[in-house]
Amino acid sequence: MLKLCGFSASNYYNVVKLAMLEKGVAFDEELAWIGETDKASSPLGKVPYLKTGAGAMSESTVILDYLESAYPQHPLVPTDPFAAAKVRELVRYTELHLELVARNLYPEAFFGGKVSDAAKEKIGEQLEKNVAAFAKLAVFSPYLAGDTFTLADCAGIVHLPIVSGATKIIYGRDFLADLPLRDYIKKMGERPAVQKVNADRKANTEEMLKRTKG
Ligand SMILES: N[C@@H](CCC(=O)N[C@@H](CS)C(=O)NCC(=O)O)C(=O)O
Repeated sequence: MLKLCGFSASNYYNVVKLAMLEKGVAFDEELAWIGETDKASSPLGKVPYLKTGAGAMSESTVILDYLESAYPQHPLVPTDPFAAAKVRELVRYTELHLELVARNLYPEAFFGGKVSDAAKEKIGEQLEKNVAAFAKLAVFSPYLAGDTFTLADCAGIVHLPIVSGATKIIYGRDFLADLPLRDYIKKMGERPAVQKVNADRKANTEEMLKRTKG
């Protein structure tokens, strides 16, 4: 049985968890907080990592690709090579150009820390540019890549609200306001897999906050 390791408050963990639930792949979850991960499975100590019968692997997009090839049922990447590339392009933009840039704001936005004004200015400029580029690629009709639910949605449903929330808190303005994000997230929230990921995230976030306080 596959074991997805990490914790449900983690957005990268949730992208993979959502893909596994949507695909109907059977798996167990193994709770591993930061600092308590299995370094043999994830040498950088990051979550998620996946334990399989053949061994373990880390890095969410690597895991997603593995799942697509090992479990072709309910595909989340189109068979047409060009359409598949467009889905992966959206996943990359969402993670690398939006989430990873916005992540620099999280210490102040979500964890009571402080980000310098100089850093905020630089991050803001970068995000502005990257959001405009992402807006050119994202289709939202009704799914991120078009008429089919794909890996782009797994990444988008999890990461985009966090990027939007972080910019609202730090800059007093939602950098994703021009995208139809609210309607999209509402529609995606009708999916049982999305509901499960969100419910688990809320419960695990409370646990995480208790741990850091206690
Ligand atoms: N590139 C990694 C990013 C994963 C990641 O940054 N996970 C966070 C939790 S959301 C983490 O493990 N942070 C701890 C660390 O970076 O040491 C992936 O796609 O899996």
